[in-house]
Amino acid sequence: MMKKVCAVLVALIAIVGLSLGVANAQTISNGGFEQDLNNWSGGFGAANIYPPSGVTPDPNLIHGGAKSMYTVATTGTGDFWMARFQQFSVTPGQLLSMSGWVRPVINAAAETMRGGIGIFYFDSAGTQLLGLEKQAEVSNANNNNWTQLNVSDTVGADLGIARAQFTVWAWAASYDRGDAATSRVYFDDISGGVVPEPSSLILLGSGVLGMLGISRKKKA
Ligand SMILES: [Ca+2]
Repeated sequence: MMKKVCAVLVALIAIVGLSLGVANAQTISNGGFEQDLNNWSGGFGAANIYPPSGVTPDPNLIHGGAKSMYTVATTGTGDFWMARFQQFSVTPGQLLSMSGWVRPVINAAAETMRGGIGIFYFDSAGTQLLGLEKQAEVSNANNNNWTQLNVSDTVGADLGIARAQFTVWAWAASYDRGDAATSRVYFDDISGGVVPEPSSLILLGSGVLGMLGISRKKKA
C-alpha cells in the first residue's frame, strides 16, 4: 500500500514537472488579439484592433475569434512602417518558430503594401544583431487573402544572442501612402515562441517511459 502511494506521488510530481516545463516554454501571448494589444510591445506606426467600437464586424477581416489587429498606411513622408513585437530570452540551440495569418487589403491605386512576420535577434545590451533575422511576408502583388506565414530558426552559437523578438510588421513605400485610406494589413492568430530544447524533450520522454516501466512492474 505504501509503495502504491509512493508510486502515485512520483507520478504526480512528474506530471506537475511536465506541466511546469510546458508552461515555462515561452510562447506568444494574445496572438489572436482577443485581449486587444495586451502583451504586444510598441514599435512603429499605429496598430488598431478590429472591429473598431460600434462597427459591425466583417467576418472576412477576422481570421479567428472576435477580433484581429490591423494597420493603415497613414499619409506622411518617407516609407510607412508598423511593428509590434514580443521578446523572449533564448539560448543557443533552442528552436524558435513563429506562425501567423496576414491579410493585406489594398486600395487599387496603391501599388504595394506588405505585411510580414519575423524573428529578430538582440544581444544582452539590447542591440539588434543585424543580418540574422528570419522573415516571411505577403503583399497585394501576389495575394489579397488571408495567408499563413511561417518562420523558424535555431538560435546560433557564438553570435552573442540573448533575446529573440517575434515581430509582426507592415510596410508601404512613401509614394503609396497618399492612397492609404483604404489600404490596410490585418493580422490574426499569431503563434509560436521558444520550443523546448530537444534534450529536455528527451528527458521528459524517458521520464514518462520510466513511469510506465514502474507501473508495469507493479502489475506483474
Ligand atoms: Ca482573433
